[in-house]
Amino acid sequence: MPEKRPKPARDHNAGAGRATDAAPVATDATPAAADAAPVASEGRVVVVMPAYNAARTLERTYRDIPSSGVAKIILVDDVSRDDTVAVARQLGLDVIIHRQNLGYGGNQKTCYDAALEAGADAVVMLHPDYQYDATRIPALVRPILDGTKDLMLGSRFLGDPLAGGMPRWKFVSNRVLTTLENLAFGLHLSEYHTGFRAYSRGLLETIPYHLNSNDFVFDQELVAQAVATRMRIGEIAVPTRYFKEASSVNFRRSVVYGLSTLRVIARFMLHRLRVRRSRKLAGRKTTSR
Ligand SMILES: Nc1nc2c(ncn2[C@@H]2O[C@H](COP(=O)(O)OP(=O)(O)O)[C@@H](O)[C@H]2O)c(=O)[nH]1
Ligand SMILES: [Mg+2]
Repeated sequence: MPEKRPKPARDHNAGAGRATDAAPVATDATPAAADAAPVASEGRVVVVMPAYNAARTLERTYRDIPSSGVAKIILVDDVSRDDTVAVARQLGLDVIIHRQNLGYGGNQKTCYDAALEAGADAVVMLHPDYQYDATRIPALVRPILDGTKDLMLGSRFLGDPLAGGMPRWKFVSNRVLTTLENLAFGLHLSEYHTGFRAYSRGLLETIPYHLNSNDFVFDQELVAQAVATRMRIGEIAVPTRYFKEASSVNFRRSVVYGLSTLRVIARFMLHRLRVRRSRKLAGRKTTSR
């Protein structure tokens, strides 16, 4: 349930734009308040939260989102079995409710559709589980608003994730997958598996993310698509916290995720080497970048 702290005056969710009735979702957007978008001069930032059973952590996550520079916060609920929707409504978020559980990737498809429809220039994806330090949002979106990057990753590995409580087996598997992805993508990133990212509007309009998996590997497919369509990718450090509610993915699901990531790498290589073209990696339209 929400904490008792008084709610500060926020200017989120002001202005036009809300998700409408794309199946399989029902919408519950906050009534639009005053029309002023606080960051109109430098770009409209929309934060999206793919939520599943986030009632116990949502308010803490929300409180850390800077109120200036964020025009709208959208939460997509994937049929949570707890009070996520009630808490989100109480906080005044734009809430979109899936009619059936689609999974983490399916949830993000709805998030990005809604953010684009809300007129976002930059979209921040933030897990509502209070794992990532949301006060870092301005630093994360800055390169996107500047027009110097299309994808920004909030990296746990630029700091000390073990000190933050990351289990050692997650640390090791992240290192292995990240090394392989760096080799395949020709990049030098510190990690690819973070739940704190930002995208440019151009990236989301170019990449056919609807073709991606509805499961956790969605995030890895999206990075492969960004590389294949020559998007500019950057990263900043983000402190993370590990506690019970912040980590529900168990060992078995992580193994499936790891194997799926290896498949994404293999498909990317085949596409790059022109052995087998992938529609997912081709982009919706040609980009000049
Ligand atoms: N839509 C959806 N999201 C899920 C599901 N399981 C977990 N999530 C979300 O996926 C995100 C990552 O999961 P989490 O357990 O925090 O992973 P970890 O922190 O990497 O161990 C969280 O924001 C969860 O709310 C699911 O079945 N459906
Ligand atoms: Mg988590």
